[in-house]
Amino acid sequence: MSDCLFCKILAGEIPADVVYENEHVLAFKDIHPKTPFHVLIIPKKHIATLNDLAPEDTALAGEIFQAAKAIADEQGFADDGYRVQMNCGEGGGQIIFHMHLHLMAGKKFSP
Ligand code: D5M
Repeated sequence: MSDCLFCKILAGEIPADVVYENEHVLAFKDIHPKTPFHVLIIPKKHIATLNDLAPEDTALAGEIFQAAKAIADEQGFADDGYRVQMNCGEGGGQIIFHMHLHLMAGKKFSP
């Protein structure tokens, strides 16, 4: 989508600090990190919110979680643990309407 910030990152029109990429997903550092390590994992296909995830996107959704696991492992957070979070819609705190998974690590989270 031409007016989507994350699609512009995918197109290389806006810079991003990329930490992981494969044919399905891209992951880059959050510009306003809430934890010492905070990245966003996005599908390369434009899907606005989790509400827009179609049945045919099921494998793609799995790719997002596989990427989270791979990044956590690569960055050395797998053993200590980490947090993943997805905000859906304005009420869910979503501000960028290209579905994304937050991966946060580098601190101890409370339950
Ligand atoms: O989270 C959207 C997140 O996107 C929020 O934590 C800031 C981040 N953000 C916004 N613009 C950029 C750019 N240009 N690069 C990296 N990160 C960015 P949400 O779940 O929608 O509330």
